[in-house]
Amino acid sequence: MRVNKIIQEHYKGRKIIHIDMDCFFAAVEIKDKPELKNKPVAVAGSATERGVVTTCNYIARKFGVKSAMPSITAKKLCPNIIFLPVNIEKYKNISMKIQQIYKCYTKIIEPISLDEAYLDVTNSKYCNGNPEEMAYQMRKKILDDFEITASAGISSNKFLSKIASDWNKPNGQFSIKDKDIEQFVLTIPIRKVPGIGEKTEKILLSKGLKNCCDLQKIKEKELIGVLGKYGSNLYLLCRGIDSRQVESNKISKSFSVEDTYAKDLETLEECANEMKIIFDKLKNRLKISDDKDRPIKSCFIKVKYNDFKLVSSQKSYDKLHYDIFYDLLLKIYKTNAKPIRLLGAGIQFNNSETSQLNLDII
Ligand code: TTP
Ligand code: MG
Repeated sequence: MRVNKIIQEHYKGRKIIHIDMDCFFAAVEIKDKPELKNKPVAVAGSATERGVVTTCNYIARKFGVKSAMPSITAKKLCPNIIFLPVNIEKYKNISMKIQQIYKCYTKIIEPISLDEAYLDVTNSKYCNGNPEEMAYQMRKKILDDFEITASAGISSNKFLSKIASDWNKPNGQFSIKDKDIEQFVLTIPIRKVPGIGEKTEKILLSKGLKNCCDLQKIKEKELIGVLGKYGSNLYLLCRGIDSRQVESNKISKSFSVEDTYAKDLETLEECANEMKIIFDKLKNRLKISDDKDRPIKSCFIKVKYNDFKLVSSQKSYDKLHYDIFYDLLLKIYKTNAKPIRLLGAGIQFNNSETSQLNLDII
């Protein structure tokens, strides 16, 4: 079936904007310290997080500095770099105010993170219904009110709007019209497709599949054979077809807590002690959250080693019970006993069940 025909059938006329602040944490900090505007700036973790770059401005990026890089490496690449501490509360506050700007244009807003959101403006009457003009106005208002630049992407689906918001970044916007989708998707690298993470990328690259053009040559059955159910999604996505709705008030799929340590955890005993603390936090935060009555599907833990390698393990279990988390920790520790800088624990909810949860907390 031709792509245009599918689009006509699925979502002709939809107008979706993806909006993403440029170097968000750094931009907020520089707004408060304008003297740093023309200098390389990075926002790096506090002493307890031992200096990892959360983000940096575009001047620092020219030197190769990027998110998740240890500050020591950033300093080597850019000796004049200025590090500023993270102030999450400040970013949350501005993020909430920015969302108020979106609300003037539509009620259908799906925030993805503090600096990123999808907006469905299909039925918005503003700007004569012109989504490009709406995106422009929102970006201008964000700049006028907060001195932060934002980039936006506009198309009839989430996947392509997100790709488009990156196209003219920073401080730009880009639209992908339905008539151009077929041609546009061909060059999109596989890693940019929603659902393709590090593992799937490796599998596909090993088969010589680098971009959507390569993927389009593969039959749906074959993709399903390699990737299971996701294969049929991918068959559509690589053709630029994505019928996902913009979900306002999206229900979270999971609930978790994590701690980063000033000193690496070395022994199993240390890890188990910290895991108990994290478990108690998880239990207590869940009890007072809006999610407290939701049925649990599985429990998981997350471990980040001192070389920043991240591993996780999960088990299907419908109750919050410390032993499950300890067993998962033991399993990971036995596989690899390297020093640990971060531990996390969480639960995934069973969104299909409507029954009330009997929280059996031990
Ligand atoms: P991003 O939108 O990924 O990055 P950014 O806004 O800094 O830069 P860009 O101009 O490319 O959009 O993330 C938003 C914020 O989230 C970012 O300012 C800092 C934080 N963050 C982290 O704390 N750790 C990370 O690894 C990343 C990628 C982001
Ligand atoms: Mg951003």
